[in-house]
Amino acid sequence: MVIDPEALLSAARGGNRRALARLVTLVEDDAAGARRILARADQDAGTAYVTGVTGAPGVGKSTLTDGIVEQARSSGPVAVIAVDPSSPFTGGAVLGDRVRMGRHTEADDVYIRSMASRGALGGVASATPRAVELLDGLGFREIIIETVGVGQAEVDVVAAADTTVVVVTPGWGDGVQAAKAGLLEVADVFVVNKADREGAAATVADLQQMIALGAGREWEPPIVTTVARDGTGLAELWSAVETHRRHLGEEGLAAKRTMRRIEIFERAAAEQFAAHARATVGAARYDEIAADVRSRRLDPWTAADVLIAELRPQ
Ligand SMILES: Nc1nc2c(ncn2[C@@H]2O[C@H](COP(=O)(O)OP(=O)(O)OP(=O)(O)O)[C@@H](O)[C@H]2O)c(=O)[nH]1
Ligand SMILES: [Mg+2]
Repeated sequence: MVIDPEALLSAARGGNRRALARLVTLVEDDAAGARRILARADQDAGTAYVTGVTGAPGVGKSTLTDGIVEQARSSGPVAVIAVDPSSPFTGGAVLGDRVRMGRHTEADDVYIRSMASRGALGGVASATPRAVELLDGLGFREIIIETVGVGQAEVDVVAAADTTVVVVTPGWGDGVQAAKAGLLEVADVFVVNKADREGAAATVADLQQMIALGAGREWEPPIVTTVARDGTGLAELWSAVETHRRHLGEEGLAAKRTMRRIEIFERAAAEQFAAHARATVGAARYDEIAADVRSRRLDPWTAADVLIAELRPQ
């Protein structure tokens, strides 16, 4: 199929939702033509503000995101990328009652997209930044990424955001120490959601103690208490995100964007190199080398050297 990126991009810019969905799918799948689309979108990208929302399954991330969308809309068009945990462990349906953000689907200035963390080429770590780049180039001023903080790739994706919101619920204090430390590392803002339940104050105290251990850091993550289901604390949450945004300032923001851009380049270089190598030595030979790695006949590093050696003209 012939894809005219210009036509799709201008249709999407003009508010054509089907064109927009088509573009995101192409970019997510890294389909033929995706690179041309991204290269074109890149010319207009670089100004979106990216907020990441992460936390354990069912803590209320989608409900909170829905509320954040409402707050963020005043700054311009908002896009949400909800990475669905379609891992074999959760099957994508941890909870029967998980919230699908449906409230805004009819609005012109809000675009909500679910993305499977399984299936996308290169996984969520590679597909999400591509989608962010595209939506940024299409004029979405605010981009919110929701991921379940279970896998490292999912955490990495939101950690690359301008502001990372980590959501916990009462009782979190009983959790595994290492998991807690990992989330503390990436959090710019903490949310204790489901504060209508018992133990919220204890969880806040627990967080305060952990944050104090990391005292002296340039930015101390604030703790916001919310009841996402009825909207309590959502304005405070958005205000905390904006305070962090101001803290980053022009310089901090530019540094974050540069870091994301370089990461995209490095990933693209690795992926395009692998594709080039496969095409050059032939799929059969490439798979043979991969099979040697799988069977432990070759270590991965020597295998990569073997591949490079075979690319050189004999
Ligand atoms: N009691 C209470 N329930 C809440 C609150 N916020 C969300 N919930 C409920 O918790 C359940 C899960 O909410 P979601 O927003 O889907 O949580 P999630 O973190 O996005 O879930 P996954 O994406 O499946 O990991 C839903 O039944 C919500 O209605 C809250 O503040 N208090
Ligand atoms: Mg959710």
